[in-house]
Amino acid sequence: HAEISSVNRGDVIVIAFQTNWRSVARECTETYGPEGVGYVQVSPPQETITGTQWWTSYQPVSYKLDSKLGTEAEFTNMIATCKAAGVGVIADAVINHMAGADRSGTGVAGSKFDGEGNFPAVPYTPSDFHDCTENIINYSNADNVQNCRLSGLQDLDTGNANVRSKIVDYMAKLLDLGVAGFRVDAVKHIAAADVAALKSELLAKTGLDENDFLFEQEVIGSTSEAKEIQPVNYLGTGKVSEFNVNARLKQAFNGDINSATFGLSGIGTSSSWVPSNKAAVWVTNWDTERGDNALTYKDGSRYLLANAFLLAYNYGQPHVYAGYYFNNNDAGAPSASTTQVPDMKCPTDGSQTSGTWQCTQRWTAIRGMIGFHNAVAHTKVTDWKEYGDNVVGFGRADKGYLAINNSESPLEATFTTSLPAGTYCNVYAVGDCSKTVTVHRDGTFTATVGAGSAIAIHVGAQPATWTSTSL
Ligand code: AAO
Repeated sequence: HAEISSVNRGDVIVIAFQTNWRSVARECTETYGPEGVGYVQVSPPQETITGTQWWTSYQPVSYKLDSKLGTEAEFTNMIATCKAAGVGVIADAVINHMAGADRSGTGVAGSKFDGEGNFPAVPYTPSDFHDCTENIINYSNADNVQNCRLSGLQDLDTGNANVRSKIVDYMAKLLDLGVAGFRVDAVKHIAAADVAALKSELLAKTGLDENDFLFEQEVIGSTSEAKEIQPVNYLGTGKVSEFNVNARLKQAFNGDINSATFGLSGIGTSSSWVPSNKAAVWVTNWDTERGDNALTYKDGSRYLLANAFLLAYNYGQPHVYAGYYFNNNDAGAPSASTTQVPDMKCPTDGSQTSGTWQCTQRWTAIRGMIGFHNAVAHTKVTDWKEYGDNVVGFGRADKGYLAINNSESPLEATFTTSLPAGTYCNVYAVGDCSKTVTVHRDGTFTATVGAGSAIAIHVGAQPATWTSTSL
């Protein structure tokens, strides 16, 4: 593993949506580790309702680590394999609710449950749930959002000490098994005071410090909603999702990336956004991929360019999303049965056939940009300049430079960088350093950026020192 440990590892998170534990373990060894991914965020590991749809993952039946994605033994093995490859596993913790009130029967691991608040395998009884049995209808009312049911899901009373202790036991067990942290689901539906209590009880139980693991909270901010449910209320307990990023990236790349109002230069600059060191960001996640507020694989080159931008820029902790191609929003992972998701197979032909995996972590430009992100860590954005309609270039001090052409025609230009003179691999275009650009002593290079393409160069990828792990 000498090669692997020499990689400049950083904070990039790959979201391995609906990927089973065996496949995540394999990717840790084959791709995430070698390319310098810091963490892999996996789908919820606890027992859920059965069903082919992906969203069964978000309907817990018990906290047994036995799900469509694998057994506890496979989960534990994945953590060890990923750790050996230098990659931390982040578990998606569904703690706001249990299964829908419209469901009852037996979960994936055989635990009984019903729509009346009975989950004997935890155990939870009806008194562990909020009294409100209506679905959330009014996001301008915090009480409605936090005490009623999100999409009909039975809403746990996290103000109740018994409920908190069950959740804390579950999260403590995951930490004990070696997870590097959590993505906490539906946090705006849990009162900020309850999240704070949960977290401090978790720290007390495990004896860990709050910097020992990631705590990323899903809170979709919206100025039209109640003030108690906004991201700002949760900054004290950890990182918070910033969904303005995916929305802005879509506006920018679907229009002019240099637009004063909707362009890339506005990303993260507003004081109403989550501060950079607390922000969890992505071009898309599984929810936005099925909605209207993000670019997805269906957007072709704009999707790839937006991912490159996010990995090259210095706002927030970037996530690279890896799911599967689909036509139906409910469709589960390729060949999923009601109780199991089979091993992930990565297409080698670049096709986007519905029912096949995306394997974004294997795309050349993504691998290259993860290397770029790690190489430019702790530098500022420099040399920002528009080189034409829908063309922008910027650097990260003397470590890297990205030129993005989001227009429909190629553009030749002389780009000004702060890089040392030399020849650099274009890591956006190729994975073998077969395409290079030469930076002159004055920091400039002259090159043609293809339509809907980019040139990405950094000090970690030069022909002289190039190895396959540089990219
Ligand atoms: C399924 C079935 C339901 C059935 C239920 C129970 O689909 O018909 O009733 O089972 O049997 C996922 C699926 C659900 C699924 C659920 C359970 O998406 O369809 O229900 O599993 O199986 C809100 C929450 C946010 C949540 C999001 C989906 O705040 O936490 O809804 N995301 C997470 C997960 C998600 C999961 C759950 C939570 C549940 O990532 O995959 O659900 O565990 C506004 C609000 C947001 C709100 C959205 C959507 O957002 O602000 O808080 O998210 O609306 O309702 C602009 C605005 C923004 C707005 C957005 C809407 O960006 O600025 O404010 O547009 O697109």
